[in-house]
Amino acid sequence: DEWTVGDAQTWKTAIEAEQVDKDDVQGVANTVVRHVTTTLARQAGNLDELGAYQATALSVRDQLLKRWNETTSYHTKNAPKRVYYLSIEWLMGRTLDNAVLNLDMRNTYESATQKLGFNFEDLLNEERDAALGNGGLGRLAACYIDSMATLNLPGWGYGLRQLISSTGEQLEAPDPWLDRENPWEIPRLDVSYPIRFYGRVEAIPNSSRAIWSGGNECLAVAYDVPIPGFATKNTANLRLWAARPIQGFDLNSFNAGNYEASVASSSDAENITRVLYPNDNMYAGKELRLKQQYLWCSASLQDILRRYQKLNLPWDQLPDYVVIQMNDTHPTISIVELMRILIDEEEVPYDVAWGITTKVFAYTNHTVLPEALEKWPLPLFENLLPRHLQIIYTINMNFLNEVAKRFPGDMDRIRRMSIIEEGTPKFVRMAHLAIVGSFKVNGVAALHSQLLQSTIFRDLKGRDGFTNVTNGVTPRRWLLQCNPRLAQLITDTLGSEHWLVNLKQISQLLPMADNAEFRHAFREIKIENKARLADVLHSELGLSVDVDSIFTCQIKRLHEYKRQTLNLFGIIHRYLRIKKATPQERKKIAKHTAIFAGKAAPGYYIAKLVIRLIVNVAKIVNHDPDVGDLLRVVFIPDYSVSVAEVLIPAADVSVQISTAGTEASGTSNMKLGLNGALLLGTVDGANVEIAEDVGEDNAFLLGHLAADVEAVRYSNSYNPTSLEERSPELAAVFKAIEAGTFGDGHVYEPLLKTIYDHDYYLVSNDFGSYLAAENLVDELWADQEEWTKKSIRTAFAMGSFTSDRSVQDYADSIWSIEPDPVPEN
Ligand code: B1N
Repeated sequence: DEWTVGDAQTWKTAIEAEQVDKDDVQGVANTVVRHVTTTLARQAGNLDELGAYQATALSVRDQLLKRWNETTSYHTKNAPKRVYYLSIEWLMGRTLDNAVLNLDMRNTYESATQKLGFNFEDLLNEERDAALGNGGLGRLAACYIDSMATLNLPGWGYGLRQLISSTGEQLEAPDPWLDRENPWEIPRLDVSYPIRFYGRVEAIPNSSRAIWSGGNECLAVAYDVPIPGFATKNTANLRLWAARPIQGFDLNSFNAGNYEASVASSSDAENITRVLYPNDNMYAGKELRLKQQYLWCSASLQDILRRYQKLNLPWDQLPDYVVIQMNDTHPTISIVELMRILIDEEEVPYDVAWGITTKVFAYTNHTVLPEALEKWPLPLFENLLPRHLQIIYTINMNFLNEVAKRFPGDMDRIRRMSIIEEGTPKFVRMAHLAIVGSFKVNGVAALHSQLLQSTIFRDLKGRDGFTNVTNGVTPRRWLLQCNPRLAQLITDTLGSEHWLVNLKQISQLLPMADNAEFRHAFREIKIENKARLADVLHSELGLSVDVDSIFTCQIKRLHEYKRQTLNLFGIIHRYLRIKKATPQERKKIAKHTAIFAGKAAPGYYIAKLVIRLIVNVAKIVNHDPDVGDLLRVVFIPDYSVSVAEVLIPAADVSVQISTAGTEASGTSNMKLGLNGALLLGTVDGANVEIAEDVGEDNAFLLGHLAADVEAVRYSNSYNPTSLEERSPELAAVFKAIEAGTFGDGHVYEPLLKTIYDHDYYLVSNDFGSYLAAENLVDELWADQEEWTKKSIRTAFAMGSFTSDRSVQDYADSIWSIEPDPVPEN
């Protein structure tokens, strides 16, 4: 190709000299040591594990960046249609282990660091999680970008570079994960865009254009995180934006001696991206959040359009080169931002701009919970983004005119469908805007996508625009990396590791459920994983657990709809049963270790009470001599991706007990299933499809069905019966709590009251069914061969729940994009 700078041969020789063969242990050691002595300016003699981790990470980063560069220049040359995945959360976890596995250099790095005097596992533990997310939504984005790279799909992710991630529930301490240097991000100080807030709008007569000026301006600066595909050269990019002041500081104030003022505007700007909002399935309605959303969306759009403009094509071909997937409504303002740029800055006529825009955007909905739906108070919105509100009014007027034509005189329908909610104040309904501005809308599991169309978005779109893409998880992180021995068993038995990029292949192993030798090997691995978890619990929490007990795992954000309560009250029920059991009866009681992990939003009072009760029940149960080894309760603090990687391979039972119709999909159900945990769950979210694939004989389903929830809920509120009548077992549990068995009974009053009164989430109505399902679990556990059969049938029936399948579904049915693999030299 044409070489534009300097001597081509000198460049190429230099680039080749930097190449390290993937099996070259000495070559890898050389690169690590070079970073020790130069980048870190340390000496071999006094290098600690943190330093060794940093040098190793920098060496791996070099490998990633070479591939990143090749991918970028290849795609720049080919100019394929690309997908841009906009997510306000990216729950990436650690990178080092994942990167060396994807590069197929894990053994080489392990040997090289060994030779330099370090244990690779210990170095891995030096890394801090990148926790730019709260729960399933943020982790889904991380799995999807892994799959995009692995499938060689041209695509980038866009997000925000928050400095402080979600708060922990016990300490209330923010997690400043960036207080150490982060080797996985590349600052691109040359890639920055101006972002305006507030200001005024001047109409341009006889046009749909306007001039938006004044207000405050800051810059969005890019930080790039390379995302390696598995066993491919393709490396995707995650571009995160950080807010910076337009000028470093105010020189006039400085010269006038006002030093505070001279730096104030600088820290004001930087505050915009400082924190990650700690909510999950909950809308906060804060101006700072809207600022974050706009900064992220405007910068991403400017970046995408700048790339497109290099192609020198007319605007109406934009949808042939660009598709933007919105991860929930958080990036919905980008629809309006594209309209604004096209109309005001590029002078594209309104209707043409709308035609282009509605071919570029697609929207994924992740929740039907009303308290999670974003709707901005109109005055707040108008003040911050006055020009965008004008454009929204026009979009809404055109949309409602169409509705009025189809349903003449149906004012009630118009009121329901409008992007603006009437009232004082009015609100901007972001989900409505997202649907009207998108060519496709999808839910994240079959049941959820059905419910979207039959309930909350019933009025909004003909069936064509709606579709389903069931979530998935990456088998690289959630099996190969977290459960290497099971991965090895699968590879050995199948005779190849191709299943890692074609997960359907593991279904070939289903008959192994009937092979006693295989069952033995499979069970040994589970026990080893349980022992590894037991070691961590012992060293970190001083807790002893029995690896022969049933490990039940409910690992997810704390939320009333997820019903950690059902699990907890079941534990108390079990405790009361143990307390009054005769020695004969005790022998029949299965040993349980109930494991919870998850955070509560700092302002979510009831969720925090649930944690408090779990922790206090654990204190009593774990120290009661009457209990012996029959029951342990564990609440793991500071839940994170890294903690999940230890928990998930050790689980026997996957607890997924949300009220039917409330959990859009769930993804821990997929990770746990893939690692052989049996599903104990309601008929909700992706549990439905999981149960279908593993077979209902191999799962424990419970609770009311989604179709019946509304009627039961209605009856709980309007024809109330006593708790005793709804569930005598639960009434007994409440009595024990109120009697102070687990500390001050009255503290839990507000929590218990939600169930005494309306029991919106049907805890009392499903309690009996939950206990019955647990009894079946215990019965099955007594027959370890049968249990292992079902565990094997579960794991190897999970082939559909890979994010590769999900992303391929998006590529085929929504994005219309093709793989564009970088040639292997
Ligand atoms: O998204 C996951 C699903 O598997 C879960 O079922 C679903 O609950 C989760 C506002 C959310 N839905 N909505 C959110 C997160 C943050 C926020 O500020 C809403 N998270 C989900 C992946 O599809």
